[in-house]
Amino acid sequence: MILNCAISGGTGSGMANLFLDRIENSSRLYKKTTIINSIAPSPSMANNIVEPYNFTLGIGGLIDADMENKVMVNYNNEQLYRICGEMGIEAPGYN
Ligand SMILES: Nc1nc2c(ncn2[C@@H]2O[C@H](COP(=O)(O)OP(=O)(O)OP(=O)(O)O)[C@@H](O)[C@H]2O)c(=O)[nH]1
Ligand SMILES: [Mg+2]
Repeated sequence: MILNCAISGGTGSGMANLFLDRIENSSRLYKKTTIINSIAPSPSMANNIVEPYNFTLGIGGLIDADMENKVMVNYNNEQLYRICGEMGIEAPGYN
């Protein structure tokens, strides 16, 4: 299973934690790998001022989720923004 979540969003952090809470210890995940991709907030890309709070409060639930085989990859949006700049992409977006 792959879970992609904007963990610094209000909906993103809440839904990701609710979802993991509901499915952890599920027999459906027996011998399966769960990959969680999350995004750390960036001052250059942030949509609102509370993103660091959402991230700090939300990431713990992803770390604590009790799954058979869990892989967590957390992307740093500030670095993604910088890399886009170096590649000549002036206004990176994700829509
Ligand atoms: N690089 C990248 N960043 C993303 C992507 N989706 C969301 N983000 C970042 O994650 C943060 C939160 O995203 P939002 O879309 O505002 O999350 P949300 O859960 O809808 O937040 P609320 O509207 O507050 O409920 C923002 O700073 C975005 O820049 C994506 O696909 N790629
Ligand atoms: Mg939103």
